[in-house]
Amino acid sequence: MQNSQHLVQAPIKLSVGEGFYNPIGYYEPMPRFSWKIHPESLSQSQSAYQIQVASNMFDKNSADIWDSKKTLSAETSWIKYEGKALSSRQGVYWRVRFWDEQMRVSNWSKPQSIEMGLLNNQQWQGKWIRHPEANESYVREYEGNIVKNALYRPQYLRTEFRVKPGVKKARLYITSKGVFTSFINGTKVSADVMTPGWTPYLKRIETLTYDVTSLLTDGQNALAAIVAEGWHTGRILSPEPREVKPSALLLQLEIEYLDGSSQTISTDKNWKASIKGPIRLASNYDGETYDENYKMPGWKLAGFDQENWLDVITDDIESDLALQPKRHTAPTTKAIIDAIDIIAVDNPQAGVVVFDMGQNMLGVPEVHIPALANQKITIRFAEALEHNRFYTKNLRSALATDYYIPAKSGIIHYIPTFTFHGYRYVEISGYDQTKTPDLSWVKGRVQHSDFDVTASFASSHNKLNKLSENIVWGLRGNFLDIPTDCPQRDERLGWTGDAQVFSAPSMYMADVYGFWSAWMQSIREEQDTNGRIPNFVPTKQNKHTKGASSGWGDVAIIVPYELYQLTGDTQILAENYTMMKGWLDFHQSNANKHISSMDSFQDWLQPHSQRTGKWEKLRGDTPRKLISTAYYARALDYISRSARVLGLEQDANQYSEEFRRVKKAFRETFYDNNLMAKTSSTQTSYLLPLAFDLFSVEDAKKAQQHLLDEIARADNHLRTGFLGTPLLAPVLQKIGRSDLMYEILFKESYPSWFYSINNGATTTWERWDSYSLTDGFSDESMNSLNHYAYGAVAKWFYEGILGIRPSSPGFKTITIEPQFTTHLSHAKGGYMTPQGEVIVDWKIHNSQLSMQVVVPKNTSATIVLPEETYSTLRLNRHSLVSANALVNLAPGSYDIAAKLDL
Ligand code: RAM
Repeated sequence: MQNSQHLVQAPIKLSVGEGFYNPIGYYEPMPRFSWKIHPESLSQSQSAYQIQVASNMFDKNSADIWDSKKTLSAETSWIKYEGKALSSRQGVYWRVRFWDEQMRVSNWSKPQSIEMGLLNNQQWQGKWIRHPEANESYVREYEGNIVKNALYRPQYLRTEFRVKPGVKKARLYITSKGVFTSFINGTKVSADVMTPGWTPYLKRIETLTYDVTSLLTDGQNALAAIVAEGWHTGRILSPEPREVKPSALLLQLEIEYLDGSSQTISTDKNWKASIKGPIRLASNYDGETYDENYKMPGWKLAGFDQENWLDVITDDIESDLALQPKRHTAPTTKAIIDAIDIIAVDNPQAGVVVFDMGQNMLGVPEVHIPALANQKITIRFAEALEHNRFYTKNLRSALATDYYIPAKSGIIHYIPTFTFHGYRYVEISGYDQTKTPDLSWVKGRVQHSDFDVTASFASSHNKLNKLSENIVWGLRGNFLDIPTDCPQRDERLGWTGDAQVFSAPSMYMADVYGFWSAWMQSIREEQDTNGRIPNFVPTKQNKHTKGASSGWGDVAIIVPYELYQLTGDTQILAENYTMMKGWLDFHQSNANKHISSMDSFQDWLQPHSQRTGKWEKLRGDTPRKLISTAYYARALDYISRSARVLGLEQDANQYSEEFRRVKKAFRETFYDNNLMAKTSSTQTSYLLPLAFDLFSVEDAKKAQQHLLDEIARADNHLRTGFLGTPLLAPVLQKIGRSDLMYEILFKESYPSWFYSINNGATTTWERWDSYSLTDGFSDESMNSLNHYAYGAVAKWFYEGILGIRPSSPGFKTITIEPQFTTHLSHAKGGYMTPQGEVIVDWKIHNSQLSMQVVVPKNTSATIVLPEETYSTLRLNRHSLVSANALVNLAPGSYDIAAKLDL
């Protein structure tokens, strides 16, 4: 058997970069390669690998581009390509094989492909094109009133070209200022929505690449696109129109023929434009207006009479603007859900019907409604009802209304294209009232960036499961190209503090490494020369707010470091290191004698705040300087560890020295001899130093007691806002009080997670008391029902309840330490580590614990159980002599049984 070369299964799940499978339009000229050992393979681990990169499918068996040769290494992820940098459009194949622990070689994997996008501006032959009136804004009538929000007309753009027989392949490279959708010969090129997404547009715009080979026909072809304002030209935050450049389109269609010839069609002065198409207006916040009377039959097809269309205006591609291939997946429709109910609202108006989608979500509706010619249909959106009435005040200035004007009577089928809404309820009026509303009239198209949601946590407790689902819906609802605070009101911004607390948790629930890495590039681009990180990214174009906040700007250091811990990918540190240093400089510039006075949103939205004043109250009771100095210390600690990983010893030492000094000053300034917080004793004032390891062991013991006292004073309720809440679980587990974390987690009364569920939540809310079934919204000025920050607790479902955490970066070694509780008789779930899936499934029945664990290939795991189990422990039905038998377990499945009295 030993001499057979082919017993060892080939590696699987080959990906490049942050998890891309056979990408086209790829962004990274020096790709990183990753793979996994098949979970059912005979092999346990890897001793060596060989990667080959070739210009062909390996049919000639030659790695003409790069061959790593047999390389002794246990690494299966993020292996850097070391050949010649890949160039724009280049297509390569790659494969990998490995040698296992017995030096048996595996089969080669199936060949995988990479095709590069257009890597720099020089590759673009065309110009930006736009309609001559693209920068004229319009106001919109809303409920009979003229609303001042400026909106821009979507631009319809088209050209025609001839294709000769024998097309080998065709690629469409495309982007826009604004958002686009494109068509070839009438067929939509892609199901992506809101492309190219949102980056700091004055510095970088992402470009997309589509395989359009099958859309071309011999003879005359038509290439068409619609461009709407999106984030680029549309308003951000306030209703005032911004000083922005108009929306525009840039594309390049490249056709290769079998005979070796090629042809390129790009955006140039020969294109024609119209703003008289059926999508009259479209805005992220305000919604879309579609008028069927403006339909232009055939405009996407060859031979259309474009006599009334205008010549486009062309603009050169700016030299200071980088066009780069999109480095993460574009948003798309990920699910379609049915309406579950038609609500009899309390103030029924004739011809108004309200549908309940059963789920607060981000996306657009898909409506099939009986309509009457020229009777306007109005579609509005709400997150919740208040006193059984449709309620939209918490959307603030976002009109979030779609209009459809039918040209003839009959059933209309409408899906808005250039907007998105955050909603659970859909109100429709203006339909044909002779027809009775039916659930089939509305569906909800759930949209987010195209990643897989992998969350698998489940337990014996229904409300806990519901909470876990709600948190996942909070994720789905706020990952539309960038991480947002909320999807519904006039905000929807990349608030850095919210992202800072939710990025690591989100990794346990979805395949979002690429999503976060891409957004980090925007943060780098938005950093000021003095190191400041804006409070939200991308920021308001042309109107840089000058503010900064501790706990928000710290996103610059926390996200790269924590993603490195979960992935083991040093590139996330290398790419961001300069920015991290910059942010630290900014911290330093706000510090005096190691104490930071940086501005801060503080423990944002802490419940029962004692402070007065509208904005002050929101910041909670934990003092600003205490918070800012704690984050300054955390930044120093994380950056010094990062420097060490990157081999920058001098930096590492310097930062850890400074960390030591800041800790000392922090301890002396904010705490008395008994470690009681001097100015304001809050849960967060102890959580921060305990979570960030800012105290000596003895000091920490005393501070722990104060934390426990604070929690007891609150009758085992939390008293934490955005910054403190995510720290509760890790700190309580660290000090051996997971029991108390369960108490807090299972509280039903305000403030608690279950309070929201008791009041009908289907997502996580912005405030602990955002809404109640009896009283409705607590505050309408800043109150979203789809805000992910408090969902950060989900990390503990995986790391605590299931107990799965990395003991070395990237889960090469794993600790499994479930936190058993009388609240739960069962919990199970898994996490897809870079090596494979780790699974934990435990049950406690009649004081008997039974637990199944799957340790992925190429890792080892140590299972830590309560000491009292050791005397009765059985592993795979064998009695254990010592707990050491649970240390460094090899890959495989394990059955554990023990007596466990809780
Ligand atoms: C509001 C949102 C956001 C928060 C900022 C400080 O706009 O609640 O989530 O980060 O304030």
